[in-house]
Amino acid sequence: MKERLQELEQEALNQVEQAKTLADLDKVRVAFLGKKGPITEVLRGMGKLSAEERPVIGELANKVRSAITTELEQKKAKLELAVLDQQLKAETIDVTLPGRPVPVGGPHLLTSVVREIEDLFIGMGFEVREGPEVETDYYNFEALNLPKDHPARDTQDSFYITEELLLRTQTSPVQARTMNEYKGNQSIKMICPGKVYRRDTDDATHSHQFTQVEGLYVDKNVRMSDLKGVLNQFVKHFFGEEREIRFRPSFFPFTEPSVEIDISCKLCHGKGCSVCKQTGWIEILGGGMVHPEVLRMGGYDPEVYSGFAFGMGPERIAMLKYGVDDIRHFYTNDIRFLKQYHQA
Ligand code: 2NM
Repeated sequence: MKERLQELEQEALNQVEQAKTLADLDKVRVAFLGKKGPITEVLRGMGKLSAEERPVIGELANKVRSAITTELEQKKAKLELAVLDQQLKAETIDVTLPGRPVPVGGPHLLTSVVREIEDLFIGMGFEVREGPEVETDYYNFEALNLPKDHPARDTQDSFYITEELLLRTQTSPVQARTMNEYKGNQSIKMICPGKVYRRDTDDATHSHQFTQVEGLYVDKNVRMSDLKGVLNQFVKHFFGEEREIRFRPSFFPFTEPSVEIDISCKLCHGKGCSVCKQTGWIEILGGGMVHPEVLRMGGYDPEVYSGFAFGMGPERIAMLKYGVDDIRHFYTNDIRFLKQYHQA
């Protein structure tokens, strides 16, 4: 029985030595130390031994078992380390690889155009003012010389919230508010950019929500020629030195006289083409001298003060400058459209 145990030890240590994986090793453990293994069997057969032999064999069996256990544990640690090593090797990261590109956004074309307009007018001494998009009937219409029965106030054309509140249909209420704030004894030189709303059906040239930039200059001795000078600067900056402007008589309730302002067509240099509808001129702005009633309601004495005002649509400006053929491109956010106008 002694020899049998020594043989078993030798055999077990051999197999441990040869085990290449943790699974192999576990098979060895079960085979030699398991409940049905040979060592357990030897211990079970001890009852048949003599009283002298029993403690000797018992001690030897325990020694053999602990020798195998120790060997198993050492080999297990070794194999685990090898597994870890391999894993680390397999998952090595090359820190010198270039990073994945992160897509970078940029301002929307309309945002860029509005900012450029703002910068230009700031350079001519105008301040930029903003106001509420939910406006009172008074500032949106009444203060701009559009009395209650005026056709432009048709509920069919505006988004009314209550009898007294609506989404502003233009940004000029900001100017009416400014006149009231300046209390009729200071000059005003301002532009107001922002969103406006009209009950239109969207198509290539109409949107129920669009942007406007309106300008106002109130002082003593402001004249129509001042308006022409300022807008001439604007057009030459935005569309090029070679562009001319032309004033055409028109009508707005808040200005008198009122004008529509055209720029000369770049494509045909005035000869006539499809962009300018054979006229050689393209309409881009409206304006005029602030109506005396509007000045008076704003707290300015029209006998002392005069002013010019104008309004433009950045969508239209951008469409003309960049050849955009549908106003809906500004609001449908097709990334292929937006991307073309990303500037660093
Ligand atoms: C336009 C055309 C003409 C305008 C008038 C005013 C105010 F408040 F001063 F009376 N703001 N904007 C105006 C005048 C706007 O847009 C086509």
